[in-house]
Amino acid sequence: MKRIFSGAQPTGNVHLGNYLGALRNWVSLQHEYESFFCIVNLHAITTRQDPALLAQKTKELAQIYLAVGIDPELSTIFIQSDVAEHAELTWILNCVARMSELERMTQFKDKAKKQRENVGVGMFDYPVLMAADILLYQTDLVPVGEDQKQHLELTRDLAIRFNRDYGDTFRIPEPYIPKVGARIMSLSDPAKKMSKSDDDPNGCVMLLDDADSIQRKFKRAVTDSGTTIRFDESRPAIANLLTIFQLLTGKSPEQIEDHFAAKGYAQLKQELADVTVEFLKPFQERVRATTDEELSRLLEKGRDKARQIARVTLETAMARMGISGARELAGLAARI
Ligand code: AQP
Repeated sequence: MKRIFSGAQPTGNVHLGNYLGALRNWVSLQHEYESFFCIVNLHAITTRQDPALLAQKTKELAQIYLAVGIDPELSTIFIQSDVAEHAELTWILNCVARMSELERMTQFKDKAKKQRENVGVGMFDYPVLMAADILLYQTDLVPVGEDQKQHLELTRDLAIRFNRDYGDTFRIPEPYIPKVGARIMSLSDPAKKMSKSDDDPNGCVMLLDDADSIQRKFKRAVTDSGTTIRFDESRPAIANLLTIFQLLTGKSPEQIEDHFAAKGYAQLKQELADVTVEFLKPFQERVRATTDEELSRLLEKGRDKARQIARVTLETAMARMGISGARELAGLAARI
């Protein structure tokens, strides 16, 4: 069975963009692939986090994975920092990666601009940690939103370079970027992706938002000066609202355009808010229903399964580089 790996950061709250661009596809793909879904808390600390809040958000993200429909009988859910091999392989890949290629990463450039002189080394190294996450599991496919495409290309480059220099070690992963929903845009600025770190909280609908907040955010959503409701990329604000409507209702673009043919923007925003509230209601109930015992049991099981696979890949990479530990060296010497 082929493998998928993906993850989300336990920072802030999970939003509709994260769900429609990534998590939703994890749920469908888990039936076809052996699946690993990680809570990437080591990525989270590349920006400063409140420790108590980070621990709380880590648990909440595990609840969210379950509530969106990740089935722990089919998929492995685990916390990144529970598997030390992620950090170990990062160091090895750091010695393969080049400064110039990391400097080209647009996410780093955007985030560094906001932080100015306080840019951490961890933030610079974020894509290498992501490469280690993926390569440790000999991943075939990585379902992500479009914003991660460049990081995936770097992961492939590092794997190809390592395999060329030290011998075949890593499977070369392919990105899985959905045709619809790969880049959900902010409700307040359709030129920017929906993002939890957006300065304007109205641009971003969180999966745990209450009904009133959802109604308010859609009501304030930016539109344009036109009147017709059509999927038209030259009118990004309306196209974005329609894409969300399409993904939450499962209706085709033609059905949606017919439905809104004689209606105005206010009606579209109202119906979209109602659809979102209804969609999120059972999800929010499932989040509240998960118990702590259930969570720790499945995260421990996930950690053990992930570690087994990660260890084999890491030891292979170390041996190929000639940095096996004392025990392995003794074994090698005995064989010579
Ligand atoms: N707007 C989006 N549309 C589609 N997919 C998106 N993803 C993120 N934003 C969108 C995808 O969600 C997955 C998990 O991402 P993450 O936890 O790494 O979060 P992020 O990308 O850091 O999300 P934010 O909200 O944009 O965080 P900040 O503001 O901190 O940068 C990934 O697969 C991602 O592609």
